Amino acid sequence: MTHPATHFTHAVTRRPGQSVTGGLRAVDTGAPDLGRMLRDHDDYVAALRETGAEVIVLDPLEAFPDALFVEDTALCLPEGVVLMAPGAPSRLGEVAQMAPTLRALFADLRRIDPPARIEAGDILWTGREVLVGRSARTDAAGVAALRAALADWGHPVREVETPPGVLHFKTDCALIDPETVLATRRLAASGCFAGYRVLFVPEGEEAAANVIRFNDAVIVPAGFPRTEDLIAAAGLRVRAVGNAECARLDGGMSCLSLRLNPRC
Ligand code: CIR
Repeated sequence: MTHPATHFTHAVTRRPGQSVTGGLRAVDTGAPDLGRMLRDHDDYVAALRETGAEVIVLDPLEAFPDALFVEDTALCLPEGVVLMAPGAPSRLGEVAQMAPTLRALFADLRRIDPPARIEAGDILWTGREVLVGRSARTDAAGVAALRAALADWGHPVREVETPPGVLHFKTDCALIDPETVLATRRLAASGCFAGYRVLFVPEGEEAAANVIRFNDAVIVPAGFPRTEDLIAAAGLRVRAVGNAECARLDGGMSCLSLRLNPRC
């Protein structure tokens, strides 16, 4: 069965530019290799297209090293879009760069303004509710602004915790279907997924939690065989994409796209 939280006609991505070597990172493991990152990005776009979706690939933005992580700029729902107010000051300007693309696809665009802070990497829409993780990037004012922005679309917002040291809520979880999430034990420990079926990421493969269910596929970072087996055992097609370079910047499969069903 298809559901707009897991099935999409379109995706928006942005290619990394030379400046990506200056992207934000919690721990410096060396500058990412742009050539390898571009090859992985091409493969990521191919993986999205293999499912039949139309994928918009935007040009690099050299002024914004983290702009390839488009997910953080907007929350796309069936009714329309909410533009975010990223908590990382260097990323605030990415939103205005993304807005025209989304304006062409959706009639209803709403905006959260600073000083509220919210990045969509902290938001998981499960179909029945919108979970928002408070984090170093998303604060109480951001959550309150999102709740207000979504009220008349009828999406309940539930505040949850992104654990300390975890960049975004979705760094550690993903929606597999409207009843099922993939999550690390450290994230699920708060009880935030009560009422959902939880597939626990195998110990030692926590970096594989950030996958995306995209149409008939679950797109996973390459190199985590036990997580692949777990998802395949749930009856889903697994498609692995290299993520070694984006991982140096704390980025993963969800960060690299906005997934949407346009409504104009
Ligand atoms: C950042 O720190 O903002 C980027 N280097 C990584 C953003 C990853 N985005 C995401 O998890 N949604």
